[in-house]
Amino acid sequence: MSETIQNNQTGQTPQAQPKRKRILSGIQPTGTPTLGNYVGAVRNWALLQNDYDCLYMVADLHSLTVREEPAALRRRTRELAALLLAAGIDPVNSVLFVQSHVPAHTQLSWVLACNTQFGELSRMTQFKDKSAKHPDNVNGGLFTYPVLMAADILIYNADLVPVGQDQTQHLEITRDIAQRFNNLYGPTFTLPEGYVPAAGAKIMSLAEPAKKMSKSDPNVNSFVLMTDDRDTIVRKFKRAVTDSEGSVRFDVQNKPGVSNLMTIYSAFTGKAMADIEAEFAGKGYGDFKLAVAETVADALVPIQTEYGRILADKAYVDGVLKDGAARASRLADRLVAKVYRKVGLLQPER
Ligand code: ATP
Ligand code: LTN
Repeated sequence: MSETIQNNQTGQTPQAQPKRKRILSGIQPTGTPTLGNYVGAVRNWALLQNDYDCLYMVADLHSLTVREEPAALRRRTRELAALLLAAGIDPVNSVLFVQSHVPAHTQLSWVLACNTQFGELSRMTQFKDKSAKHPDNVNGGLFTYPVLMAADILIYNADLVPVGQDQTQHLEITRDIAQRFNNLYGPTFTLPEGYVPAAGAKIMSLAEPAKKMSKSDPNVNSFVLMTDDRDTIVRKFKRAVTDSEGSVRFDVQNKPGVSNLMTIYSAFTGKAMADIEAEFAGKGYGDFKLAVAETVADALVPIQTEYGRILADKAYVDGVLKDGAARASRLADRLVAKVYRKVGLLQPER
């Protein structure tokens, strides 16, 4: 088949020439996605579909780096796929799949691990953060996490990777691994670029605004989930940590809580910080928090309605994932065969 992504339903490649650039991104089924996941990544996934060939993945293998209850992991994987569909991922034009359904990712990962240095993996801040968070389970997978992520991206020769700011270090190591491999074995991998949104690349915790908002945070008041209803959203924003100054002003250093709320408001309204300051001049934090909450709820409620509808049709979701895995595998298997040949693995008789 051609290099472009084939649509199984029509049997045609959906895009006209010239060849469109390719996007790959992933999200872990470690919990229900938060506002941070939505603004930093998922929202852009839907927007970019019109201009790029997109592959979007539920990174279930990555989520095994923290201990997961097996039944919950299975349930969350399907739920996350349904939520991505509800957020506008079009399974005909884009490829939506589950990472473990495409074994080529782990096959490439081993070869890349053998071309990645212990020292460079030791410098990854996510490894350091997660090791500190789970000192009882600092496993090998947590350490080699970025190698699997590099495989996810390089296996499709992705040009662009839409992620939040916390993933930029992983993209840098992906480029380093690709570059090193290309130098050693000849041109093989495209060097990917990050696509990090201007507003909302890092949404902070509502409870501790020095920390990023994270779906695996044990404090439920620290995040807004994409599935939270309007009342919950309003309640969580009302409780958000601010300061005692009482004025809506963007100053990340001295007013991290208020600045985070302004970032969220700006990400949903497109308004500049100066305009937000003017809008709430002379008003208290109560009015401001309510406006942020209502804006977020207005954006999320339609997605939630769609989510309920899609999730009720399990067979549809599973069918999308089966089709996605088949389409992704066609591309990924070819790349793995090429890499295995290049590094000198004897090809089996076919
Ligand atoms: P975990 O809590 O399990 O570490 P996570 O919430 O960080 O997970 P991931 O599945 O690792 O979520 O990330 C999915 C995408 O969402 C990534 O592109 C990541 O950069 C982005 N993202 C995660 N948290 C935020 C945030 N607070 N602000 C902006 N983008 C975010
Ligand atoms: N490490 C990512 C999730 C992820 C990913 C990827 C993102 C796994 N594989 C490939 C982009 C491309 C995270 O958000 N923690």
